[in-house]
Amino acid sequence: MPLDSGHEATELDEKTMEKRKEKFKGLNYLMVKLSPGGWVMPKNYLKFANKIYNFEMRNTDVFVLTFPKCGTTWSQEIIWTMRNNPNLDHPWASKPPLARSPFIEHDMFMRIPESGSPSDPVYDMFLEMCPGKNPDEGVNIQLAGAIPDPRTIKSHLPFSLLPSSLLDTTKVVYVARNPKDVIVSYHHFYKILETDFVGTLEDFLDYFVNDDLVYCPYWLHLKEAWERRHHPNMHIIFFEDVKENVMDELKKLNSFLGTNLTEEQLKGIADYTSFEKMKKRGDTPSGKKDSDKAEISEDQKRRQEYVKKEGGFYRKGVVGDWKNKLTPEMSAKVDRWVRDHLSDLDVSFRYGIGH
Ligand code: PPS
Repeated sequence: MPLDSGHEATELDEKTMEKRKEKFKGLNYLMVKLSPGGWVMPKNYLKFANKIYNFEMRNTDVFVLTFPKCGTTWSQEIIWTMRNNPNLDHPWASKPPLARSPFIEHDMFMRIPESGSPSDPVYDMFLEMCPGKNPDEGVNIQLAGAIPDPRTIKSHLPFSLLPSSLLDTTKVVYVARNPKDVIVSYHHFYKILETDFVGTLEDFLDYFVNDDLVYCPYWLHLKEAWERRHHPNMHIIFFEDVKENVMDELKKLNSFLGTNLTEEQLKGIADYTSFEKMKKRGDTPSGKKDSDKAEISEDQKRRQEYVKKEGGFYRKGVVGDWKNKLTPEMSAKVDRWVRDHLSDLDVSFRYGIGH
């Protein structure tokens, strides 16, 4: 039966799933591909797909939409702070980003904490904001429904899987980032999570350019946003531009969001949302840590060693780190892939100095 968005889901066949297990050592979500588009999703997405597609929006909402690793958390924190905490004194500010700015489809990944397990700030917020509600119906989506105005909601879903009247009802900030830094950052993320990617960066790059990772295809994701760029409720920002001149981008957001903040307030927010300050405030957007667990497995220990060496969620936060990670061959492979896809999109990426 098609989803309310009109998409049909097909499970990845057993042979493909078996092959994936060689590289994704940890959580092996059953995966589906959605047609049209070829969107790759954990099978659990299907449980929440229609709820997300029919989510009740408010015209005061702002949706932050991105392909993963494009600067979601940074933009989310900027936007939430501009709208809710311009003087940096909001009592919720000490909660992790995903507890106050919900990640609408996160239930497809999330396991509901068992009693006695370490605290999960998003789940705690759900219990506080949604008394009596059943967590099996979705912790994050119900939390998104319960938080007061003005809401800033995160999603990595493409436009075609979100409510069809999204742009006519709410404001959307779409964040894009050059694909080479995205690949390096996404690879890192898959290594530090329970997905536990144990293949090489080149293996990962192949999965990426073959549209075989969750939320792929990258191009169609960007294309669906780019074709909506002239809609008055749509504002596109690039990670590289925010990095280069954060105040310029904050001023544009100030006018798009209608927040009317002063130069002083914007300066305060630029500083408050800097990489260093955000990293200092928390290890992850959800506030959950592996190290909270009383007993950890050998695989978790290995991942913790990796994090010590390579960094956690807040890894580098720069433009052009791909130059330290991709070999010339890998970089050329991405260049060819970009050339093949950019022809029908007039987007120009900035890859950092010396590209
Ligand atoms: S996620 O998990 O998909 O939502 O990740 P996302 O937030 O989109 O992207 C994570 C990358 O953004 C970097 N980051 C920042 N860069 C600059 N300034 C700030 N404040 C900031 N916050 C997060 C984060 O380090 C990831 O990029 P890499 O290149 O891996 O460092």
